[in-house]
Amino acid sequence: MKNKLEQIKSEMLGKLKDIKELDSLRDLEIKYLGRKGEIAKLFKKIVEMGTEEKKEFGKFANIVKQDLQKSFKEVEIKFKGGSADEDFVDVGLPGNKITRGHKSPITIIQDELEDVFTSLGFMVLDGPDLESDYYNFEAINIPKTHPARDMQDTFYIDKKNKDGENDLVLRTHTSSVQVRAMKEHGAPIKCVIPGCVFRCESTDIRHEHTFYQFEGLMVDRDINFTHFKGMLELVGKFLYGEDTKLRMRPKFYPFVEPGVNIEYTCFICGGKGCKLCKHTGWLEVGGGGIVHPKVLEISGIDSNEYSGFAFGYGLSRLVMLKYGIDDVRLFNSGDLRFVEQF
Ligand code: FA5
Repeated sequence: MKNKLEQIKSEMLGKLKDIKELDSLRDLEIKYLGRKGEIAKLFKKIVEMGTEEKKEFGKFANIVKQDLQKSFKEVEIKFKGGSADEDFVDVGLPGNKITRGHKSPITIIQDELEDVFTSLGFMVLDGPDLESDYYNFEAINIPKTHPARDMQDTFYIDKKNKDGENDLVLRTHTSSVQVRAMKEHGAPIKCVIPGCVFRCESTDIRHEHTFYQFEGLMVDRDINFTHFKGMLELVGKFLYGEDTKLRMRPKFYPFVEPGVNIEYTCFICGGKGCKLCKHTGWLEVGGGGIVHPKVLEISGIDSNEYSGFAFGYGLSRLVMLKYGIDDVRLFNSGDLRFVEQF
């Protein structure tokens, strides 16, 4: 029986060498390794053997069968243009398509604004999201008991300082980086600070608890309100078109004097009045003003020598207006039907 098996093996290996196409390989496989093939026929005879012989032959026959199956597999892989090596990667096969991500609408507009400002010589700066009460409020002229704190509902972190006060907050605005920037870089300085801010808001279509701002700060000799106005006009035209007009109305911010509300003509109706601008013709996008002398002094800058302007756009708001997005909460919704539109 063993001899017969050896004979079948060498016969089959001989024929395997001459195989020229996949179909003949299949036929050969059926003839020798198939359910009714030569080897199966031999296996059937096992029942006629004694226990010991059965055991020995079974072991031998299985090894031969596995060897033959392996030889077949190798030839088959070669026919299919591959290699018997298990690690082989066929680079010619079509790949699995990997879906590429893309920028969020907020990042798109942030990048565009950064390009505009860097082309004007501004630095792009960053600051911590978890900020000290000092930089978020006190350093920019909002002392502890000042009612101006109520303008921004704040997330205080439950961690006490040595005086028993909670002195860490989730920054409520990017103005928290103003004093940090001036302390580090001194004057003159030109910088923009995009970033995420947090407020304990009751949310609605225009108010989110987590949203983005885009701060700007310029301090130099002889900087005045006209420079500030010119800068805001430039951004408005860049974002919403050449015909965009700027309107500033007085608004109180403790860290600027005078302070203003920044508004642009509605880019949908061109100022005539429509649903988007609530028939006013104007869209409110941020706040700003001339940097308060106290903020310059606390940053180590002589307010008699230097002056400057600062502004803080609601970046999320700018993006909403740019794309006609009607609910600020969509940005954080994680809804792919929304983000995939950009
Ligand atoms: C500020 O945050 C000031 N730091 C801006 C500033 C900077 C003034 C520099 C002076 C100098 P205000 O709270 O108004 O200001 O917010 C600025 C803009 O952020 C708003 O005009 C609005 O566009 C946007 N904004 C405010 N609250 C929300 C909110 N909850 N959700 C979405 N956008 C908001």
